[in-house]
Amino acid sequence: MTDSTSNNGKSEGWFGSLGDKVNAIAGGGASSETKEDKLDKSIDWVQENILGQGKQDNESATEQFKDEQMSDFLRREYKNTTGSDFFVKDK
Ligand SMILES: [Ca+2]
Ligand SMILES: [Ca+2]
Repeated sequence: MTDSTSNNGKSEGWFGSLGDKVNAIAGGGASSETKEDKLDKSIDWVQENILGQGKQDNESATEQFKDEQMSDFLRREYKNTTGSDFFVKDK
């Protein structure tokens, strides 16, 4: 009766898996999560358990970039405040 939207989600199967691959190349996905350092993982933990942003074990490249930005920021702030390097090494 009204206009059909039956096309929606039709190509999600192959596009979804292609998207995952592109994501991994761009630095996202579950395999990249394992490359994050302890501080990035702490940020993920806070995002998941305190901010309630859901599972952080398979993020997009954009989200992982944000994790990295946040950990870099924390490291800079820590060094500015204490004058010494953060106790968790950057990867
Ligand atoms: Ca995250
Ligand atoms: Ca992450």
